[in-house]
Amino acid sequence: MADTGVVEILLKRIEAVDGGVDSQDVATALSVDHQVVVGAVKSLQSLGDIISAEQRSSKHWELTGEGQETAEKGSHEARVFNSIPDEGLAQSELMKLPSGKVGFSKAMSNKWIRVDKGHEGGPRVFRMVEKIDDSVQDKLVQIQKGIADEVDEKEKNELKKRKLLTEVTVKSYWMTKGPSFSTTITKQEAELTPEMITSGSWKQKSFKPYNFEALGVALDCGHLHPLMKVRTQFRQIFLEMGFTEMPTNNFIESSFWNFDSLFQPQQHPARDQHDTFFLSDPAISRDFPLEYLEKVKKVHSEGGFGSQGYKYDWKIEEAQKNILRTHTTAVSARMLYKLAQQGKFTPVKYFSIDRVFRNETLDATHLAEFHQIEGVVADYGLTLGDLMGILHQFFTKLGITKLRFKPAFNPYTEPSMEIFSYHEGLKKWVEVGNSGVFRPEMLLPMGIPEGVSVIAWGLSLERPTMIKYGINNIRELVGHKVNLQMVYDSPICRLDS
Ligand code: FB9
Repeated sequence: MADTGVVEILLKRIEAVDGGVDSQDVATALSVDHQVVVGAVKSLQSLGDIISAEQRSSKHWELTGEGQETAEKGSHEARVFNSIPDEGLAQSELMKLPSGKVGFSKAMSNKWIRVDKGHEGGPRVFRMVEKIDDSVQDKLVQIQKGIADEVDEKEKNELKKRKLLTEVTVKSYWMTKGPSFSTTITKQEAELTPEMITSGSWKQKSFKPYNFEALGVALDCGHLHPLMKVRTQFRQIFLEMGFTEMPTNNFIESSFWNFDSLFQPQQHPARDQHDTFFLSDPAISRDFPLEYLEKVKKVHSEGGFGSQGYKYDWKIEEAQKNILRTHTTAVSARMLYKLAQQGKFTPVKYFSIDRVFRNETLDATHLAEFHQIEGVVADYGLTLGDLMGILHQFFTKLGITKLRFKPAFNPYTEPSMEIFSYHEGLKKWVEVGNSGVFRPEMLLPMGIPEGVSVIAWGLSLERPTMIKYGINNIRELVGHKVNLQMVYDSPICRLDS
């Protein structure tokens, strides 16, 4: 409750006048800060319609610090005039005076002083008049006394230009009696206690109305980054669709698992420096399943498994090179190889959501790394229709129902499809991911049985996050320039709405 003394005085003042009372006037009369009166206004407003208070703003003129000094000591030009003795004053001496530079030119334009440039010993300043009328000081004194109206607007603006006067906008409350006006305020209880109930004293009390709009107290605690909130939602979608999360805790990968195992040829442009980050130490991996590696080498260089291959001299040195993985599909490859090695094949549904790295041109929506979301389904006889069906099911859970598929190319899937969704806001189709059926040249060397097909799709975590949280520049979402308050304030994520 605000200062009850101020509240009572306020109510008595409002009762005493028929028109209204201004909060600034009350603050001046009580010699208290205006915010004290505002606190009393807010307190009364929280009790119901005791008073009506509407915010208004008024303007008034105030002297600046320099203005107050001028009102006290006279204008700079007057001080220059008064500093010149009958025998005159060397101009060089005059300019050293505190008001010299500012006052000299003004005193000259007022024709209060003159300069004798031919004087021996250098230019000398003399008075031109016996006495002066320091109107600047007079006007400021008038304004200081509260009779600003006698100074016309043009003169006030002139003084404002000289930074002697400033126009202050003051916000205040105009208060009048409300429908439930009373000068006696019964203190409203903020809570109903067991004592009140048992004693029955609640019957004589009035209670503060519940404020259902009140927000919870902001807890001083940790906060999840929006990317992590969205990742959790995507993880939930995959889990409820029966998918199992893949272990993706290796950002560093060999070129073998990232490219060769996916039947991506060693001369593919994506495998060179301008698209991929290569490690210098450790520069290479050596630990590969040799029998499998030989099959991969053969399918690249000679073909096999029904494929003519790429017919180039496949080199292990290229496959050994360590890189920052460019896609989580490298993990999918490891998982599918492991699945094939378990002997009896069992259908699986895998997913992953983790960081991948590409040495690409940066722009407002692309950095050298992003989080890839990937879904993989392996079973007998899966077709493109199954892929389209599972994509519809997956994206429907994101609130995306209108999908279109466009033929595309990936080195490791055939056929491949880009996935598009109709964006109601932008009124256009936007790309929301990529997908395809892993090639036999990838699956058969692993030992995945004939007849088993593996469908997969991918998208990024950043794009949906930026859309959901209304972020246009990726640097506002990730990186050293991120405003942590955005992280603290970011609301929970609901992907389906
Ligand atoms: O995420 C993308 N767009 C997107 C996704 C969701 C979304 O949600 C809306 C709120 C509801 C909005 C937009 N894209 C893929 C499309 C574009 O953003 C594209 O410009 C950027 N792409 C990334 C790669 O760019 C270097 C997004 C990223 C991407 C692309 C392809 C894959 C994964 C991520 C893949 C794959 C794949 C294919 C076949 C088999 C296995 C994996």
